Amino acid sequence: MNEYLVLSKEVKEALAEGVPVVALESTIIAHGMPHPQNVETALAVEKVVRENEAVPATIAVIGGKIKVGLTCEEIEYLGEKGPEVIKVSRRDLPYVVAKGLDGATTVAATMFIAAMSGIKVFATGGIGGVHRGGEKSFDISADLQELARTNVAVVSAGVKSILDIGLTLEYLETYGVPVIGFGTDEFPAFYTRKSGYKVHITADTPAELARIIKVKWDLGLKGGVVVANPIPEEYSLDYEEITRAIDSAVLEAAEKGVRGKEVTPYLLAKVKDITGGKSLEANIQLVLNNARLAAKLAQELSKL
Ligand code: PSU
Ligand code: MN
Repeated sequence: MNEYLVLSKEVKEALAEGVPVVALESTIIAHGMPHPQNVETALAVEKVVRENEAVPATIAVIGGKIKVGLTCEEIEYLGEKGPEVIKVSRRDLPYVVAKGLDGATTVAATMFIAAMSGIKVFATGGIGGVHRGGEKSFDISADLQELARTNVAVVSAGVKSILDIGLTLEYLETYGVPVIGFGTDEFPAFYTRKSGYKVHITADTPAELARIIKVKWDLGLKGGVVVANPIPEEYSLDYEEITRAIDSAVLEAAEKGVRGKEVTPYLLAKVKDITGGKSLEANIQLVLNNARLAAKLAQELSKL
């Protein structure tokens, strides 16, 4: 494995000593946010993880090496190159490594690499899911299959309504992925705390979350867990406004015939433009909030 995988010294030592580690993805840096907010956010997220006594491990492919624990310079490099960096999900990983290229890892690829490295907790903004019209287009993020098979707990603020939230939850149910609302019985919709869909489990403390996750894996139930952590009230956006922005972005993407891996980044950028950057501020705040919870969860898991 060492031929491909490079853990930073800090991450390697933390894992050897049982210090909690939180994995972080890089598609959000290169494709999810504009420069320079992407770099500022990635560094702020790492800081929040440290403040909560865990070690951050931002994951990406740099020059064909799968790196776990990027340096600040590497984060800046990815952030500056932005969409030029290949978006790497599970299927893209062999190619990017074989060719010695750079790659920004999605939730799916980051989960896979985290598990390979021995990291159990991962913080992000939102996971991918079943796109609207997915029953026809088959546009279903590889993140969902990864959650079905890879043992990593993913803390997110739910999924955006650029996706079909109902179908996404059905898919997760079919594949046996627990969806745990943190302090809520409603699945959050990223920018808003409400989506109109319930979660089937609620946990109110990081310790309670950790216990459920530990039991899952002790029982040999393979796969991940979605921890759905609602955006803090003070940063959440107006439901009507964000719904309008998303609806018009989805319509435009369909008209332009945007397909495949371009769909998610296209919609994210469009929604940001329509809301005049308000969605970006909410996005930044919810990622920080997720990093905080992930660090606490990693702490609790390390005690069990
Ligand atoms: N949702 C967001 N921001 C993001 C993504 C999703 O709100 O940056 C990124 C994540 O990296 C996620 C990926 O894993 O998009 C999903 O892409 P796709 O739908 O092509 O699988
Ligand atoms: Mn897709």
